[in-house]
Amino acid sequence: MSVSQNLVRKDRKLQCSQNFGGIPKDFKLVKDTKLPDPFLFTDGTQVQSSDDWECRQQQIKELILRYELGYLPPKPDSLTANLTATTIKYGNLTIPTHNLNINATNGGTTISFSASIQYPASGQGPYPAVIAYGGPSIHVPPSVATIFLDNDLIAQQNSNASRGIGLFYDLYGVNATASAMTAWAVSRIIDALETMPEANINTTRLAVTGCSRNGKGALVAGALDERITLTIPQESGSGGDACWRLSDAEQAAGYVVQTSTEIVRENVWFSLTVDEFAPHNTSWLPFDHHMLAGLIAPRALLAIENTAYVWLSPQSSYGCMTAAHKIWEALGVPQNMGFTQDGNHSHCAFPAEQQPELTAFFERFLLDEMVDTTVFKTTNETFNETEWIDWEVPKLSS
Ligand code: MCU
Repeated sequence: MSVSQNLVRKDRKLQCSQNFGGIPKDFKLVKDTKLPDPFLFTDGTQVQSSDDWECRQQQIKELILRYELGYLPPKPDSLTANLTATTIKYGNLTIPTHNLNINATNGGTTISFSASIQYPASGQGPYPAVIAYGGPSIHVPPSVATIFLDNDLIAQQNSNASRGIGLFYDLYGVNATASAMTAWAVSRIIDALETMPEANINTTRLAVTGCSRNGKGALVAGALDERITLTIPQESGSGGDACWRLSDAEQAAGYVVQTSTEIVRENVWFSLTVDEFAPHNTSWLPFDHHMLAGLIAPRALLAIENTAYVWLSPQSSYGCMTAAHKIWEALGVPQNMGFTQDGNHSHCAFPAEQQPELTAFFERFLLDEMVDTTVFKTTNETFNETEWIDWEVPKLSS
């Protein structure tokens, strides 16, 4: 690329990020009963290149924060961190571990929290790591560190009465628009690790995971923080890798599934603005969750699902991720996004049948091994593409 082309590119990126990708001030919502076109800017022009896609991602991110997740405030005024050696008890076992202790100060208020790091038993580091909301319920390879974050402490998620409760709101105030999923502190953990060579973590090889409500959170974390290389939402269902419109349709077809109307009243994962689109007005949202997932592209995403629980809206997840996959196809990296949906197991009990694809994603994206990560499978769901997708998949130039 020539110097002048490079300058044009940089300039465009800067403009995009300053302008939320150029969303006009008088932006108006338009009803769209199908899954919205991820490749269409709000001014009606088409995404044609991977640079355009980055710009469109700025728009999508802004729209999702505005209408669904609430905004993440800027970094706190100061952030300090240290590492202490400690132990944890599992039954009779005492296991050595480390605490990453973080202090964040903003406007005169300081909060402190810790995440515990379980390092690999061998090897030298810097180690790749998986940050797990609430601890992992998938197998983490032995050469990868696990960082356990008690995200409930940062933003509580017990019920609808949890809004504004948690360390995040102590720091930024109870009226911060950020929903619990926006507030969970993955970005602050990465900020801390980036300044701590002694933590011996390779911050260019980070994954994030969580199951169920924490799976929704893992998807959001991967979507909002570009430093995450691999995102692994497990059984996130409605509000995660399912699409609002498809869940509404699943419900209309007689299945008892979770919809946006229910979710915004059940808990605080989303901001109150979602209420505007309930009940069942989700066709006015200028995005759906295929586009939330698309904020991750071209980085790696493996969405793990379970058909055993109708409430999770399994058909919607399959359809939604089928639509999302087209974004990675357009970018020429279809193998960076995988979907695996199995049945016959309890919620969050990861089955052996899905282990090969999980191993492949860890090997390829955290351990730099050249393995094949192509996977898109379900045991019994279907999706009628022509009913839901009326856009073409462009071949984006680089
Ligand atoms: C799958 O995630 C949620 C689900 O959205 C809720 O409706 C239900 O109450 O809890 C699930 C969960 O987090 O289970 C642990």
